[in-house]
Amino acid sequence: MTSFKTIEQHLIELSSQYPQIPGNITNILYNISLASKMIRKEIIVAGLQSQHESGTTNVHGEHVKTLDLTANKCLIDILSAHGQFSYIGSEEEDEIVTIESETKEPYVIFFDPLDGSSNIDVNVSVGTIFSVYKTPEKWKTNDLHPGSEQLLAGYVIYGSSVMLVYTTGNGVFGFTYDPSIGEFLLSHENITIPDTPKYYSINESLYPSLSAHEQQTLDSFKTSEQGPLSSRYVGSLVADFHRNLLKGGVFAYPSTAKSTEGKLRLMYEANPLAFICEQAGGSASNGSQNILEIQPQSIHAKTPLFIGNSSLVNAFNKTTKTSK
Ligand code: P6P
Repeated sequence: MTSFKTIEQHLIELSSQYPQIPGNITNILYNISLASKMIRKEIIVAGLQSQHESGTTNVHGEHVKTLDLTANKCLIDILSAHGQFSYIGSEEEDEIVTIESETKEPYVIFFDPLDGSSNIDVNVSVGTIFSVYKTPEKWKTNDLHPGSEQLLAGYVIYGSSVMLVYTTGNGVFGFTYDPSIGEFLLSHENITIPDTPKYYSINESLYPSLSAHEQQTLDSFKTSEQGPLSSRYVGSLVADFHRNLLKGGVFAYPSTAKSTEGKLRLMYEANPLAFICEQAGGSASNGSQNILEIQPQSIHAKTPLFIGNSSLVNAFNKTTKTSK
């Protein structure tokens, strides 16, 4: 008999092993899982909606899908009502949202409500990515802290099945959603990235704009030097990361002429995935610095991202000899 363990049951057990896990993490994860069930409900019938484009663009100048806004509103409504957050940062909100409350709530959350949403109309997996910090006493807007100070990080992948993967710094755990009972059940205990990587994930069209060092590293993945590895690139960060986490591999989105700071966002994409990856035995860098040590300059700051097996991330890391 499979031992069915819900997120709450799992956290009760984990908190008895690690008393330092704040009690209200259960409440936060419960509310994120509740929002993800509501987001899933919209995603699985997106093909029946005629209007996928919202007709608006976000702070990054990207076209916003209707589902981006739906997911964003769903998360803000639920987390501001029940999530014990004083502040919410979202890819879809230009500024940090201050949650009015009599008491100063202890947490701030950053999230990408629906990463990869451009893939929805072609039925490719998409995801919600989240990152939680303790609220500093004197929080000033854009008082941002490095990813090493995250208390909780995770993602929900809406794919062939819906999974919630999280860490509080005491291992990585995955829960698979069973729609017949409406519960996320523990399916992946103590996820660790396999020692032997299988994949590399990069948009190969970027090759001409990579540095010589990055090109050499990429070439090495195709030969016995570091491989040969198989190329897998979905173009949806959560899907590419999740596959490499479970099977072994590296995801790379370097800075390019078009995206000189990289394309992916530090606060609500790179940091939470880097926390998970390190907890699973891998690593994440911007090509020269551990992602979790970067001091964020703004809520929507971008970063180059190399994340997965440490051996492959280190291969991408610049050495003093090479230059862009
Ligand atoms: P490109 C999706 O738009 C996204 O933000 C990530 O989910 C994904 O990894 C990346 O962009 C894909 O970018 O330039 O390869 O299409």
